Amino acid sequence: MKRKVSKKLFSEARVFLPGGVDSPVRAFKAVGGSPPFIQRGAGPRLYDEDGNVFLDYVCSWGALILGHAHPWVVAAVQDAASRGTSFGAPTALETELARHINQAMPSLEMLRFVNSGTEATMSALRVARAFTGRELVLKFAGGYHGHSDGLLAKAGSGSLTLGLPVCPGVPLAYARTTLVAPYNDLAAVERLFHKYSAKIAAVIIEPVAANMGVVPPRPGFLKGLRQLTRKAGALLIFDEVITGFRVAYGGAQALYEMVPDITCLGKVIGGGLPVGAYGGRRDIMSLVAPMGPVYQAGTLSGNPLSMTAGIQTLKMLEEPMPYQALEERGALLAEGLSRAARKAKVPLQVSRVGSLLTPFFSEQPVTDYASARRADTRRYAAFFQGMLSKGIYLPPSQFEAFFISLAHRDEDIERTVKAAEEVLKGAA
Ligand code: KE4
Repeated sequence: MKRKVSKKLFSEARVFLPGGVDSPVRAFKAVGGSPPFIQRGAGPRLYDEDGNVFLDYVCSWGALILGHAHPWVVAAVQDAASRGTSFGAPTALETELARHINQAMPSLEMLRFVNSGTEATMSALRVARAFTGRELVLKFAGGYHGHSDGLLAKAGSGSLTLGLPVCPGVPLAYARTTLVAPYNDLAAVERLFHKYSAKIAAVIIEPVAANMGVVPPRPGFLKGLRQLTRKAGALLIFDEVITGFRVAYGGAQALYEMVPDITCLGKVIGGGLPVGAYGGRRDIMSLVAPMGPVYQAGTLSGNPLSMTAGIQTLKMLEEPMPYQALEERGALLAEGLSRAARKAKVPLQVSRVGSLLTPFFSEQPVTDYASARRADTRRYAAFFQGMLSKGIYLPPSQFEAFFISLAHRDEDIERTVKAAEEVLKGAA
């Protein structure tokens, strides 16, 4: 695989950009080597600056559920751009996309568009604190909700202590407003509510965890959280930045028949352009300025290009067929990877919900962050590099999710499985 141009571009990028990238995972630190610099995408494929072609299972971290450069999305965005890219003033497009989201997820009675998932979750927590008059927030180990200070917190020394910063620069005071429990452990959440009940403003959760690798909720876990939060007067926030319009048209809340108080969205609703949204019960969202006193703003929030790409994308997802196709392709890939690992006698746990999946190089099933961390990251890195050399671009970390788009055909999945058989054969 030719890499000369990308390597040169990477060294040039490192002069100006920390690590040569604008988001850490892209630098390939977890898998080694230097990243291909992408020239263009089309359908399920990426084309890099050295002329290599890759079958893409990152799909802009889930945003491109239709695949790269879908002609209808590109044409609609080009048309919108010809009328101006941003006005800093209301447009009908924002209401149109909000209507699509509300029809798919009725729990979002009102919502606010922002420009990233980080902004969505950060703002959701502010509204939750304002609505309840409480300060603490409970998240789950291995859950990622963007990089706002309070959410960059890890579990303290004891399981009942306040959070600690995950990195320098996060004030201890901010991290200490965050409680951390193991995912899928309702008893741990109950203990934290027992100790801090009257102070907990909200629980924020990825209803299908995807940032420790894919970890589905155990049966009863989400319903248990709903009961606990309702009883304690805390809000339940679903971070559906990844799962929204991914695991079902109505997201994980439809799949698991849940009604959260606030939902955060991103990725798919922008069709690959910068977007985020937070929304929920009208009595909660009515606190957001200028309707209420909770301030939150954004120069490019609701901009016509992101709105247009989002509307086009959701229009193409509205009927059940796309999700049947995504489910079938997800199952085809998961079964193929498991079969390849069995043949090669390599321990592999493939964790999947629909077209979202992670192959963990582990003997044991993965149900939370602690078990995810027991996966063999060296083996994953070797698998990643072997697949990359065969033209398959996987997420460059064991603790991320594979995303399948509607542009992936069965023959693409079959080619991926064949490549995995060859790579795993040498990995036993
Ligand atoms: P952004 O601020 O990156 O748009 O969204 C933050 C976010 C919030 N909530 C969930 C569940 C998320 O997965 C994310 C961001 N996802 C990562 C992928 N694991 C984005 C990739 C990256 O950080 O470069």
